Amino acid sequence: MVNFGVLVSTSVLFVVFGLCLVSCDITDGNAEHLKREHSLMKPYQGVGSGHSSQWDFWGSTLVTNSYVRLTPDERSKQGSIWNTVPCHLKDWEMHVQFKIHGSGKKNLHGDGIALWYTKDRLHPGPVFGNQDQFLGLAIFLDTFRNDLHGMDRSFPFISAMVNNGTLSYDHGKDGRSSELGGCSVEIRNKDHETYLAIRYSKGRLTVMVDVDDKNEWKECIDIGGVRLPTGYFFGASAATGDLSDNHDIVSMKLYQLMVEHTPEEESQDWTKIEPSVSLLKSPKDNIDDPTGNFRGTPLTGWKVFLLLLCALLGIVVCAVVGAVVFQKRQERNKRFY
Ligand SMILES: [Ca+2]
Repeated sequence: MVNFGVLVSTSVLFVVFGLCLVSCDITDGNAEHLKREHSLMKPYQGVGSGHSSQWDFWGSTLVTNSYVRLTPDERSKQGSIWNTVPCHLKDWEMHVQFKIHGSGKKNLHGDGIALWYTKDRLHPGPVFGNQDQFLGLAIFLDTFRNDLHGMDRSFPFISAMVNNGTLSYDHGKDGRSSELGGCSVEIRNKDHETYLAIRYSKGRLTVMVDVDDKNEWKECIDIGGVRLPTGYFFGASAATGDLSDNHDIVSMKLYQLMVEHTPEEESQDWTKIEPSVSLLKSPKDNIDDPTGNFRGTPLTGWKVFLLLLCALLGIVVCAVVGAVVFQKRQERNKRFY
């Protein structure tokens, strides 16, 4: 029975190790790794003023002491805020605290917020207040359904798009033809704080939301094969049309993820990478088959945990069976004497 004890304690160790791996895999959030030059935080001192400013803003954007309002709850407004410092981190995670609120009742509000990691900054245009045919990554928090044929999903809808400068965002179809993945989330008029996290690491793009006041991240998008260069800019923009909302950014905090790369990866010029996604199918086909997005991505935290749990159960069963067989044999041996 000593063997059984050793086996159990070994497996418990494995599980504890596994749990650590899982928790380490989830949101970094480590204050040491916060990059202030890419973060926008209260009370937004120095935003938009002087040469040393790390954030510029445009349009209807209003900076107060407790939030940055990209648009007020008024028709036909556009605003944006942009980091002036290009980001040279290979692996990062951006945490955005936002607040979308207004007097518009159900479905009578719009249009939403877009979060950007792009080559160009401060280029107003038709995509949530920013230019179309952009180079880089966009995450859309689309609060208004434009496409009346797309009733299979509810709004607000969060989606991701990677563009090499050739694609257009189809506003009339809520960007469906170019989206890489997405999820429906209730994000308007919440009394509690609402957050979104974008993680880009080793070609994997993950978007998570924390909007239920439970202080936990829920996965919204997780796709592999995403290639983004370094040296792009972070930004946020919002627009209203015939319908409106207050689109507020409370904070944008960028964390560096400590990830090792192969010498081959390190020797590459990351600023020369063209934004792309190597999906097995075209992004459009992935709409009805969200699992298609997960192909070729590493195991997620809970999968690792499940595997370890199965392994532990297997070991325990083997140990019990082994112990019983051992005991039976001992008894049989006793009988022989
Ligand atoms: Ca829309």
